[in-house]
This record gives sequence, C-alpha cells and structure tokens, in this order.
Amino acid sequence: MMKIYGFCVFSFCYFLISNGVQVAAFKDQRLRTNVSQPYRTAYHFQPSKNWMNDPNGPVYYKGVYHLFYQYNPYGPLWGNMSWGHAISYDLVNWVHLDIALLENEPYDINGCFSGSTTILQNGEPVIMYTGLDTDSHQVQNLAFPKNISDPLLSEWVKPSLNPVMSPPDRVDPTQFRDPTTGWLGADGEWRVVVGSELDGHGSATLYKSKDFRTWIKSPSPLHSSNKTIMWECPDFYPVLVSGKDGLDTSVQGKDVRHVLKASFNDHDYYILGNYDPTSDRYDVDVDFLDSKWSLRYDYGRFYASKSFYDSDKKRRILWSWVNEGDTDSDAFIKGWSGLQTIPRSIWLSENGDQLVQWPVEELEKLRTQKVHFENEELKGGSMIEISGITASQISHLACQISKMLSAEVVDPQALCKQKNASMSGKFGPFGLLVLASKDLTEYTAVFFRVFRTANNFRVLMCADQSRSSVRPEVDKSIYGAFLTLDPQYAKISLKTLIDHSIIESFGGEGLACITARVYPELAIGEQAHLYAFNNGTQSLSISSLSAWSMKNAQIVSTRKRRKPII
Ligand code: DQQ
Repeated sequence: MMKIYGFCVFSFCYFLISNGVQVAAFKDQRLRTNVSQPYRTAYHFQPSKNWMNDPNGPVYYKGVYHLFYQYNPYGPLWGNMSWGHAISYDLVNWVHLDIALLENEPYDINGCFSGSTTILQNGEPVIMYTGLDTDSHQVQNLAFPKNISDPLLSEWVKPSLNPVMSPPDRVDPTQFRDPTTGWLGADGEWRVVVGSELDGHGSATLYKSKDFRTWIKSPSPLHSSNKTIMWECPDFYPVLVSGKDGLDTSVQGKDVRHVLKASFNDHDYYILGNYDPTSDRYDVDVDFLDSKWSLRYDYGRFYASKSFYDSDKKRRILWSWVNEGDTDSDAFIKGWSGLQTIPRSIWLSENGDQLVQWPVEELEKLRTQKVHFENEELKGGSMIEISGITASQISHLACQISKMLSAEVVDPQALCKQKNASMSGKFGPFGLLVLASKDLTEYTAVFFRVFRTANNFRVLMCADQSRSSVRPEVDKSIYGAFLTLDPQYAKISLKTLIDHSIIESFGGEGLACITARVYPELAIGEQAHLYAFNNGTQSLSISSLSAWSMKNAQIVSTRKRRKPII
C-alpha cells in the first residue's frame, strides 16, 4: 500500500483507460455518507468530496490566487480527469468554483491531464494542458479565459486550433505530458518543456513559439537523463543566487540560477544549473540520480508538485499533491482522496547547494491558543507533554546542542529504520511525538539524531509512522533526510504542521522537509496529544518552543460561484 504513489496510480488507471473500461470503472464510484471524518483536514486544501491529485496551473491574476487540480468529479478514486478550480485572496481560505476543464473534445476526450498557466505579454492568462485524445495519445492543448476582465477566471474556452503539440518522433505517444509554464528567451519567443519518455528515458522536450499558439519543437531537449524513467510534471524556473525573493519564470541574468524539477520513481527530484537563454543550453551541477543522495523537495509523501511566481508578494510558491496511505475501500468510506500541501515559499539556500522551503506566512492567520516556553532542559530519557492546544496545530521546536558525536552515515531512510525513536544515542533521538494517544499506543515520531563529520554536523531527520495507527492496513513508512549544519550555530529547529491525517515537518529552517500521512484510530480529536522527547543520553536545552492551535480554514464547499471570504 505504501508505494501507491502518483506513477503507480497513473499506470494502473492508464491501463484501464487504454482497455476501454474507464467510464464503467469510475463513473460508478458511489460515496457513503454520514460517516465520521477523523482524517479530513482543517486547514489543508481539499475538495469537499472525490479524488484530487496534481496541482495544476497555479497563478496569481488581478489580485486573486487560482489553484486548479486534477479532479475526478464522479468518485474518490482516480479517473475522469478534469481540472477542478478554486480561488483565494490569501492562500489559506478558498472558494471552489465550477470545474474549469472537462474531458469533452476529441483532443481531450479521455482526460484533461496536468499542465500550467502562463501570463502572456498583454497580461492575458493561458492554460496549456495535456489531453488524451480518441486514441489515448497525449497531445498538448490551450484554453483561454472567456472573459479576461473577470478576476475569478470562472470560464475557460478551448480554441479550435487544439491540439498545438502532438507526440514527436522517438517519444512514446502515451508518455508525452504535463507542459510547464512558459518563459521568454533572449529572442523574445516563448518556450515550454513537456515531460516525455524519449528513447525510453526521462526528457524535457523543448518547444518554441512566437505567439504561444503555433509551436515548433527544438532539435534538442532542454535536458534528459538516461538514468531515469519518464518525467512527469516537469517544472523549470529561475532562483536568485542570493535572497529569498522569487522571480518571474522569464527572468534571466547573472544573479540567477535555474531549477529543473521532475517527478519520477514516486518522488519530486530537482537539479540546479545555469541556463543560457540564447542557446537554450542548460548546464547542470549534478544530474538526476548522479549523487549518492539526490536532492528532493520532500523526503516523505509528496508528488507532482508545481511552482508559480506570486507577483504580489514577489515570491515563488510551491504546491504539491499528497496522496493517501490508506486503502481504496477507505476512500469510499471517506468519500475523498488526496490533499495539497500548505503552499510553501521556495528559494536558494545561502550556500547555493539546495532549495529552502517554508510555509507561506499567511498560514499564521489561523493561529489561536498558544503554548510557549523557553530554556527548558530536556534530560536524557525524558518527555514532556505540550498541553493546552488541540490536535490541529502548528508547532515549532528549537533545540540548542553543544558537543557532537562522531559517526559515518550513508542512507538516511535506512538509518531512520535502524535508529528508531526509542533507540538511545548520545545526541538524540529527540523531537516530537505527534498525534499521540495518552498511553502512547499510537504516535508519529518526528525526530533528529546528530552525527559529526570531518567539517560539519550531519543531522538525521526522521518521520517514523511505524506506531502511527493501530490499524494494520494503513501505511507505516519511515522517512529520513539529512541536514548539514554549520558547527558554529549548533542549533536545530523543527517546525511541524499537524492537521488530523497530515504531518508536514520542516527541519533546519526548511532545509529538509518530510510530509507524512497518518490514520490514527485512538489519537483523534480531543484524544490526540503532543509530546517533546529526548531519548538520548545527553541533556538538551529547548531554547524555545511555541505551539498554536489552528482555526479551520474557510474552504467553501460549493460549486456555485460566489464572492470569496477574506
Ligand atoms: N498525473 C496526471 C498526469 C501526470 C500524473 C494524470 C502525475 O498528467 O503525469 O492525472 O501524478
């Protein structure tokens, strides 16, 4: 169960589509009503019912944030792919609008798959998305707003010139999808890349256009890698060498580096490099899967992400699909599947080696009761309860660490399995037990262990779901990531967003992120507890800890168009 991520889900459903059983299989997904909903979230984005997967075409337009997403209007499993549409003024409270794109034309009759939105030079937004045509071949299509003066962009029109791209030679026609946001090159022409399987391996096929309508394939892909399989949902964007500001996708220059993200092997990998807008050459630092420890946005459950530039707050924001770790029959009981992460600001780290992510500041609007303490000693082998807050909460733990241990480490996920939360070392494990039952029958441990290498500290960050639920059938994966800390600071921080069935953790101020999905049976509602623990032998000082209960976000569950609630 734990390995049913985007690609597997897609492959299975694609098999059904290609065998002509899609409609029968998916239009009959009946929902059970009147069930309790312990796993429904309070402040993460989700539709009122049914299946959701990839975020599509996020954009900021005339003062309104738009999120589109892969949606099955008929049931809680994948199928009947359409573009759901919601709007917000603050990225926290949302209003669901009518479905933006439905599968109803010969060039998308078997599905409106993922894609992106681009704002053209005249300020007009345009969607480019993948359609599955009558042969289930993947083609790229456009859609324009019916009325560009409507900031809600509530109706979209597919032009008669569709499709604008068909699978080129050497590209498998069933593996050609998910166009990126466009960017302008030095010649003033638009570029997009399309995720492709070229001669059997992952590739970003590059197209150019003068008017965003007629597209010509470039002789070479922007990038490809024979170590990987098909790339889903590629993303290509500039980041500033220094500073947290985001950049419009067309910005180039000497203070800029470029990120290429590709979704494959159930994960979102990214690479950093230099892009030359004249030659369209992209020189990468380290290629996908070329190093022992590849860069990923998130080392937990996180797939098919997409970023966009928020021109209002001058930041780049990342969304991602977080799928379920329970069963298909649970999906029917719940009536829904799939969450989006809290949108994250994303920028290049100070040393330029990796990206840093942090939940958007607007989330703080939902904070209510607060618990706070400082300089609390957490002796080796001890635990304290953080009480006075509810299960839907945001917490922030900062620990000061003095001397460090010496150890060599290779694979953090394997290490998290060996060195679980109860296995004592000198410095750690220490961290949080979240969504814990009073008697600790159930808990998810989010914790650190500290190791020393020749020049710096290596911190192992783990999210251990092995005790997250008494239900045997749900996913119990243990996730791991490494953080490298400058010995000068010797301080580790953890921010964790807890929301009923999702736990998003940000270690080292956003240097390592792990998202978990858990399905406790005992630690739900008022029965959920939060603890800080130190199972190391050495005492630690918690320099400061703050935790807040969170209000429910207002996510209005109607398809009727109405004014958003601010
Ligand atoms: N999901 C979409 C595809 C994409 C996949 C179909 C990734 O466009 O490649 O729902 O999860």
